Amino acid sequence: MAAVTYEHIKTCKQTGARLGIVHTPHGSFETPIFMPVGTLATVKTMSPEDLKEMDARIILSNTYHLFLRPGHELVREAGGLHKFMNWDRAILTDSGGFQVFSLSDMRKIEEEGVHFKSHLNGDKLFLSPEKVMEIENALGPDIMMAFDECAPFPADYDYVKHSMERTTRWAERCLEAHARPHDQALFAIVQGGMYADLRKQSAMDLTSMDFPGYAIGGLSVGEPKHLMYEVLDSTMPLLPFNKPRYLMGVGSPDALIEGAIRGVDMFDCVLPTRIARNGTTMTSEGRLVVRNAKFERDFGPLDPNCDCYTCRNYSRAYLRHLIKCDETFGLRLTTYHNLYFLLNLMKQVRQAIRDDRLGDFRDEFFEKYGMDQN
Ligand code: PRF
Ligand code: ZN
Repeated sequence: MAAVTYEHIKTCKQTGARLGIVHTPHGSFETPIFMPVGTLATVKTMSPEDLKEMDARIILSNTYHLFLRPGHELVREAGGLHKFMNWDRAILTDSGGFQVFSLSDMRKIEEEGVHFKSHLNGDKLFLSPEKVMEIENALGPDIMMAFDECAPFPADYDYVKHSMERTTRWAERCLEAHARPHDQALFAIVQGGMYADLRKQSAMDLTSMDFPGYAIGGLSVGEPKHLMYEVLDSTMPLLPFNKPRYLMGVGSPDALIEGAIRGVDMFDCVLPTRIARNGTTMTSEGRLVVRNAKFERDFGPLDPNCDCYTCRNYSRAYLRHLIKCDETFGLRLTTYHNLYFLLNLMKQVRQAIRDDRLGDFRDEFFEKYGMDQN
């Protein structure tokens, strides 16, 4: 039995979106789902109790960051990531295949792996499929991502083709090196940029290797949204029906709904937590920058339609005051609200699938929320 399995519940008659349950060694969760990001073994400013209170079921953490600090051997010694950070629900770790390209200096990609310099102290480091498996096996998440290369946008056809083919060879090496398939599920990552035929090749080659789940990488890298949706339209139908599908690094409300409509089950993004820390919030009526002067004497809640801890207890005027004074409690309160907002949005998406009305829900939501740029 695979460590992680997908149970299909139903398909929305109006849109084709999937309602399902993913079972992991650390509990089950309904999909489509949003995964808060805890890069350094913490979702910035949130305690595990906060996350449980808002009903987060799975969080994401990062191989690249934990490899640099505190090191995977230390996390292994602590008894694994779950124990180290006191989180007993599911964890997924990204492989570094994105971070090594977006954060590190002086990277050099070879068939064997990637040489790069730490963005912290300039140390010379090396990651390969085998090394990433060693790290992820030591961290011990329920779901671990294969080591891939996320091509930039724009990138020419030949570059993306070679990068996608190497990602496939690396996926095979990951499968070979993975030491704990009984309790950790290794997901492969489909690449291929914005080229439909490369996406198809990637999906065909990876699905023939029979991974327990599949991700779509290389999207939300600066391309216009309609392009991302076109790639999803052509790629999602090529993935196995009975396994989870994860769209990496996507978390704006409109993209979550459009992704779900195209058959995505899992999403993650730093967006809600990152924008919260500079005082930007997502509300039922669109983005609201609570720092703005116009909220100085606004003693109403951040979002009158939200029943989260922040909205039940604090005013826009108070949040604005805290954020302007760089008080850490302000960051906690806006982060709490933004995560709650997205988790709650996905709950509504799942209910709309159950009721065969996700298309109507999308229209109603966009009517009020508008569109985010990212
Ligand atoms: N690969 C990996 N992680 C990722 C991505 C990817 O392509 C993306 C792309 N948006 C986000 N995170 N390994
Ligand atoms: Zn709220």
